[in-house]
Amino acid sequence: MNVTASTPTVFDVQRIRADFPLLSRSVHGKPLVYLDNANTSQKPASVIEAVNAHYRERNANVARAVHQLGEEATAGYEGARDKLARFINAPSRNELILTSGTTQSINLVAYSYALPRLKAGDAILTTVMEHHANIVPWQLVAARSGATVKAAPINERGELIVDKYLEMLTPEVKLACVTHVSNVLGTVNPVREIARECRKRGIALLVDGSQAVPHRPVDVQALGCDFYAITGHKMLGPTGTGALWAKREHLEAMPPFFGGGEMIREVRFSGTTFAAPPHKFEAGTPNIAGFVGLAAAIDYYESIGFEAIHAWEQQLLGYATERLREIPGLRIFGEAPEKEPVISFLLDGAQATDMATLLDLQGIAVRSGHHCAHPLMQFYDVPATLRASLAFYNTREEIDAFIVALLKVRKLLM
Ligand code: C6P
Repeated sequence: MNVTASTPTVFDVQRIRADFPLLSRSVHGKPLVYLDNANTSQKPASVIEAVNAHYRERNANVARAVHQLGEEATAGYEGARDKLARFINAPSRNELILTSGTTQSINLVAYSYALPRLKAGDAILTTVMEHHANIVPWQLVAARSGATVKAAPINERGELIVDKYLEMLTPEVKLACVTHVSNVLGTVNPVREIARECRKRGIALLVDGSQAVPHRPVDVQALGCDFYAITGHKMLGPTGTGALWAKREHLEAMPPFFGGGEMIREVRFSGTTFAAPPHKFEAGTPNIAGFVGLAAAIDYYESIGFEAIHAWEQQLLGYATERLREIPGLRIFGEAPEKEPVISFLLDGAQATDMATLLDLQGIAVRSGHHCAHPLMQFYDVPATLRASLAFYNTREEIDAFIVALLKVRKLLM
């Protein structure tokens, strides 16, 4: 997929925007231009209404009550599992653990899959471009087991050096990890190729899919990985929702991470037996309303289709990149040929946070900071960047407004 600023195809973005109530608000007296979608996406009315209707009409706990409300709540929650499984083409709904998000999903793999297997001298391979959620859990379990965490390098354009990654898949590596799409650079990593090489070496691969699922169709079977972690709130769903897809053989071998209600078969003081996956990993009352909302989010994506979404987002990415490149002294971080619509940048002589604050006063919401990717900031030798991250409900006019605001800020700070 090339990043070009071609003529826009017909995509009724105004009709789509009308589905997102928050997009019509103003901020500091200016129309909101929301370009912080990699942080969290906005929600269509159908998602908000699904959550609302759950609490108004069907609120009850799941998998416990035989009464009508309990059955309806369970159907809503389990229905979300079915939809998510289809959404990422999981071979079975029972391979999908519903979690609070990618962070919980990765920690589940760290403590339940990795820790019991790791011993001194073993290693976990990750990359320099990861979010802390795909670094710190590995450091924690490495510290407990005497294993080490290795990080595969990237180049200046923000691409993973794949040959180096594969070279680092040495026999002591017990788990390999990689983000599907970088939250800072937008780089799309060649997950299929990496998975194929991991399989040849008998090494399990975990993919952080947080920034991929909002933008592209994901097929975990075609990717060929072992674990795929996602977050619901970046893909139009409520906060506190997400999932871990894992191959059945791993889930069956993994001990539970959290203990409590709903994850057991029988509890005795002489020993407890556990439910089969996925419930073995879902102790306690889950975020039922959140998953009902996430199911509505998937319906929304499917009503538009990823082909149209991807085409529009790529046009926006190309246009925004081109406009930003016209600004003297502006440096873009992340120039891989295949990118999702995330642009990190800095202006010579200006602090990222000052710029984000001044942009906010003009109604433009972008993120500034390290984006939970310290090692990546260390690689580029910068403390922070500004990041504009786009969604399919953004428009070319919003990008124009962003550029006008940026030029004003530049003038003020120079
Ligand atoms: N990134 C951002 O970039 P949670 O908080 O569990 O929903 O997602 C964590 C996470 C994991 N991996 C990647 C690649 C991510 O981008 C994120 C979240 C946000 O603005 C917040 S740091």
